[in-house]
Formats: sequence, C-alpha cells, structure tokens
Amino acid sequence: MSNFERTFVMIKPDAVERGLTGKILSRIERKGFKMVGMKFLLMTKSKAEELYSPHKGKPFFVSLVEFITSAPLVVMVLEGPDCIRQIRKLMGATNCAEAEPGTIRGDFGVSIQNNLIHGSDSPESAKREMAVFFTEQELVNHQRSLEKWISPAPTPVH
Ligand code: D4T
Repeated sequence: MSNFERTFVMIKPDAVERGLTGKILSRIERKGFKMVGMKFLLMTKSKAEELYSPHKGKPFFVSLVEFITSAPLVVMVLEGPDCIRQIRKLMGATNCAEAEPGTIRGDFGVSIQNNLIHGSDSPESAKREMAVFFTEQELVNHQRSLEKWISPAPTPVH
C-alpha cells in the first residue's frame, strides 16, 4: 500500500460532553480508516503537559491543559493510506470559526480551544503522541476483508 501510515486522534472533552463522539467517529469510519487502538480516559495533568509539550510557553498553554483534563476524552490510533493528512482535512482548520462547512470543526464548533478533535500533523508527531497513550502491544494489527474496496493496490503500469 502506498503512503500507508498511522496517526493519533483524540476526541476532545467538549465533543464527549456534548454527545458528539459517535457522530465524529462515524465520519472517520465512513472515510475508510482502520481503528488499531482506542481508549476512553480522563487525561492527567502530566500526560497533558507531555502531549502538548511543543506548545509549552505559549499564551494558551495553561488554559489548553486545563481544558483537556477537565472531562473524559477518547484517544485512538488509526491506520490507512495518507491518513495523517486526510484526517486533518476531515477535521478542518484549528479555529472552528474559520473551518469550512463539511469539516468536523466547521460543522460542530465555534471555538479555537474547544475544537472537538485533534489529529497528528506529521509522522513524527504521530509517533510521539501515540506513545503517550499506547504501548506497541496495545495496538491491534488486523486485516479487514473489505480492504480491497477501500484502498486497492495500485494497478501495475505495462
Ligand atoms: P490540534 O493539535 O488540537 O489538532 O490542533 P491543531 O494542530 O489544528 O492546532 P495547534 O497544534 O496549533 O494547537 C493545538 C491546540 O491548541 C489550541 N489552541 C491553539 C488554542 O487554544 N489557542 C490558540 O491560539 C491556538 C493556536 C487548539 C488546538
């Protein structure tokens, strides 16, 4: 499979508290990405500071950590071709107010902090972020029989 990769995705506390978990998950599922790990948890302050360490020192850091630890959330690892970029397209712009209609943030939110969902922005971030919440053994390698209908192998050129 070309450009096959894994990404870390989080359904944030605002989405969970608003009862949007299923709606958001269904958009990811229907796009065709494969779930390889999922947990429902209350994030500790130390995990939040580790996850958001690239933002340490920014004006919104303290408030972001407070928000992300304020209620339960869903963390997951997804797999599929080009899934880092594709999931960020499904999410829409960071600020929900600027996100296009049709994206998760564009359809469900108005805020920059309470922006419903997180998805890694690079293979390096994905690796770092998934390691904050999952061991390698917790990720489930599995084959779906429908894979050929979602992501067929490229046709050989003669
Ligand atoms: P995440 O990381 O949640 O997928 O969002 P983005 O990748 O789209 O955006 P980001 O890393 O720049 O921001 C991380 C996180 O911080 C919140 N935030 C961001 C905030 O509360 N105020 C701000 O001014 C910015 C820029 C939202 C997402």
